[in-house]
Amino acid sequence: MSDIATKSRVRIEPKAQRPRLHKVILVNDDYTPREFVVTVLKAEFSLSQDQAYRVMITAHRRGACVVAVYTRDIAETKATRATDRGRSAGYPLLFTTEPEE
Ligand code: TYC
Repeated sequence: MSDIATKSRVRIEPKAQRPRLHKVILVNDDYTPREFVVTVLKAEFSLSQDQAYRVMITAHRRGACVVAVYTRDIAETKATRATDRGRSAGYPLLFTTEPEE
């Protein structure tokens, strides 16, 4: 056995933090037609007809429904674009965002 001291050269890297994800939430209202909500969900969030209908009807029944989760910038951009589509058509359709725990 040699007496040469060996030194560990393994560098301890700080763990890269995964970016916190943000939920996009669809909020119910009494005026936006169901079919319009489904159309917006399909166009902005790439949901299938079936997925979009389920999200819409859940928001309709419970007051709100999580549509999807993204990094903060993408969640905010999608929520704004989807809300703007409703506004352009004269509806109070609202999408909000909130960080995941
Ligand atoms: N409540 C609306 C209606 O009865 C439909 C609707 C569903 C609107 C979900 C918004 O986020 C919403 N026409």
